[in-house]
Amino acid sequence: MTAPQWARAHTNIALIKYWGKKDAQLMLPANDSLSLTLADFYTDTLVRFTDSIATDQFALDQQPITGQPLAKVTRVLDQVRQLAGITAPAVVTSRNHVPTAAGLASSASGMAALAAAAAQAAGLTLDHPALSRLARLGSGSATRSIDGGFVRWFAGHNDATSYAAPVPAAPPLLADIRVVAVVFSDQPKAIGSTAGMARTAATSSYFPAWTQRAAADLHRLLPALNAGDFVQVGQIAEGNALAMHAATWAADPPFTYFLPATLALVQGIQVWRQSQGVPVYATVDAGPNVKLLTRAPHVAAVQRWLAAHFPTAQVVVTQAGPGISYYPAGKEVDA
Ligand code: 2P0
Repeated sequence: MTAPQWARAHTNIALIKYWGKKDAQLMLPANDSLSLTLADFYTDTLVRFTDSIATDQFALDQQPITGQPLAKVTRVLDQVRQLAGITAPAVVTSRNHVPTAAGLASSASGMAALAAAAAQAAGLTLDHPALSRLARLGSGSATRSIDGGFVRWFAGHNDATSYAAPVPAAPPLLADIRVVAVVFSDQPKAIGSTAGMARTAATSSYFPAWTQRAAADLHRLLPALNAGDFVQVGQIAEGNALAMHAATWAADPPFTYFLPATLALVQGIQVWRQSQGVPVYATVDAGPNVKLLTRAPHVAAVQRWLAAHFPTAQVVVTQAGPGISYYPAGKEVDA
């Protein structure tokens, strides 16, 4: 066994959304997705395997976690134990640096940090594709949080072929892109991502159209990234997000994550963009909050516009972040 190390993984925002599984056991998504790893939001995790306890233990921000979240952690740990040929339960300690105010899910960074920390603690040497497959077993979006920058998750057709890898982008796009998170609600949503995508996949008459749309959007996004064309990237991301949400409206029973303010912001941004030519595009995940995509020179104008039109919303700005990293246990990781 190697010396224990904390693993750090950053969360991500999808430009092409993952929405629907074709195999819930293997956690295979219905469609390829593509995300941007974010700089300011991450999870640090330390894993220690020990025969001195009977079952896996998981503490998040010093709170013991049980039930379904612990079951997801154990899924990842079981795979690590199988690969390493060990049977010991694990003590998992996690610290989230994903402020509630950012309105971003922490399952992506959490499960990616767990995969990296558990593999390290078990003495496994896994490359990034293998770590992303491990993270996938905890949460689909975590597959994309092993690498930094733009990341594509290949849906694949079995465990070996469903993994993520970085996608190149022409400079200065990666250095220049900014994500402005606009938070209307930090309350837990009524329908979680897992249940929401399952209902959409099982019942929405628009689901087949969604998967086709996602494939077509990805086909257009890759050359746009390769060309560093922010406007194209933003247009594709906004359209993809709205298409995902359209599929939820056509589910049975129908549902939406949008609040009135969500729609007001998306429409307001479209009008402002068209009238003023500001390159700013909206994307929305499984919740009411909006993430605006823009470029660094326009962040101040976007903030002023938000303050004028949505004065009560909380606003957090971030940029592209790195892939996983490691810190020796005992060293302060709160920097
Ligand atoms: C995404 N989301 O691509 C999409 C867009 C939410 C909306 O991935 O069931 O928490 O654990 O695989 O990863 C959220 O889904 O769901 C998500 P599971 P996860 O980012």
